[in-house]
Amino acid sequence: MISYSSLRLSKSQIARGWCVVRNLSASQVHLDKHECKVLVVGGGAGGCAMAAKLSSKLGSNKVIVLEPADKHYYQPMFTLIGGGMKRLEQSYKLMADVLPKKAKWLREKAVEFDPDSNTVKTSGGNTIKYDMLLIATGLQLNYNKIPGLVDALSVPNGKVGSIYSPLYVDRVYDCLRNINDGNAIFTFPSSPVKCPGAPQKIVYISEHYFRKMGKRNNINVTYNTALPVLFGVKHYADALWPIVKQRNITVNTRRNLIEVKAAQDIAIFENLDKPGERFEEKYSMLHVCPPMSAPDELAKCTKLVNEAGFVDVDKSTMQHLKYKNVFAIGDCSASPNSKTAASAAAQSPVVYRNMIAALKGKSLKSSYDGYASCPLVTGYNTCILAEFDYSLTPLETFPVAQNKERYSMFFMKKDLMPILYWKMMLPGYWNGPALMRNMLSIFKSKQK
Ligand code: UQ1
Repeated sequence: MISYSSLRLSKSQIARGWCVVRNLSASQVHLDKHECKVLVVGGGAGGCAMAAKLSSKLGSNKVIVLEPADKHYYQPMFTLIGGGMKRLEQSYKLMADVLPKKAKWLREKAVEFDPDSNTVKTSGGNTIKYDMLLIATGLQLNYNKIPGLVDALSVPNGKVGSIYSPLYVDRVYDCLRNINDGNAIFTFPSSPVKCPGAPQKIVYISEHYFRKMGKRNNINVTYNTALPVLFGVKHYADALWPIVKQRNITVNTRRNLIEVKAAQDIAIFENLDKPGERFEEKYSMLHVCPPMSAPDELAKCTKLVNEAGFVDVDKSTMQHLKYKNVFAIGDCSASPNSKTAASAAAQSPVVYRNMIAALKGKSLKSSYDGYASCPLVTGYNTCILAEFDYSLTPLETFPVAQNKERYSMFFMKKDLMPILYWKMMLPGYWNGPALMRNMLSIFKSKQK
């Protein structure tokens, strides 16, 4: 279990949320030569899977992974931990045990990118020279951007929690257990986020929890989202609206959390459509999805990123638009897909084939269609499995109506996906469900 005291974190470190855990660095390898064929920056879902694929192809010690964290979290489990369905201890493995043995792991952080000289500087003062660079840093959680939030998340037995950080996720289940009446308020920020479905999954789980505990009638459940819609894909939004209505969940769109006053249990929101209009809402529990951004160290390298700070890649090939020996995978990329582990999985064979082609000086043939998937958990035994591509049209794997709440999808999310992730994705064998979708498509045509 992670506790602030055991980590000895400063306030500003706590403000960085789970990135803090990733920052406890100590060199894992001493590089004899600060050079490699491929440098992978980040050992999250995308970085780890790609390091496995690339090091298996290129051989030992050709790939360096730069990653400061000692633990690798299976983040898709965090919503279930917030609902008390899993424990935090079940969500991680040691980084040393998930990174491929054929790659060198440097347990440091990338602090400066120089794509003109093909080098990256590290927090330990190393400079690494690469032939090819894969940027897989993921996102940074900016809890500190909301005044009062970090303090609210530090109050012992407080009323504020967040499933996005291992530091704060256990608080969510504590909040669910402690609340007896009043307002349960849930937020979605005004920034790109990873797993955009998660902030509402925890709403559904909480609402179900309150019903199970017989306290639902005393609690108002409100979801305040900065987005103009409940879900970006109409096919699934049309299925979700009746659920929120039937379960008496209030949804306010274009409402953005701007301050938390923990001493008074007040959350302050702004109306994004009417500048200056503010709402003060008293809460008995508050669930916050923090604003996010590309990590500062990456965002400051303007040669590599777009205005929003994300790596400026071609959305099909995942190759950098200017630096042809630079690729990106996962949440740090500017490709306009939903940021989920499933997207990184679907990107991984494309990035792999294209990087190998680029290494050989060949043209890039593989292209990513924007596939993303979001298992929208709607309670303690149901889930809608949303799957879609860049065009925001459904791209579904199974020959069933996936816009319906199903136990089978819940079981897949809760019990099968972790196995798929640890045993298939991280070792580099899982390329997303495209193959499965093609095989199952024979049943779909029969159905019609
Ligand atoms: C998926 O590929 C993936 O990444 C490993 C997830 O994250 C854990 C998912 O939640 C889902 C649903 C997929 C897609 C897989 C199938 C079988 C539809």
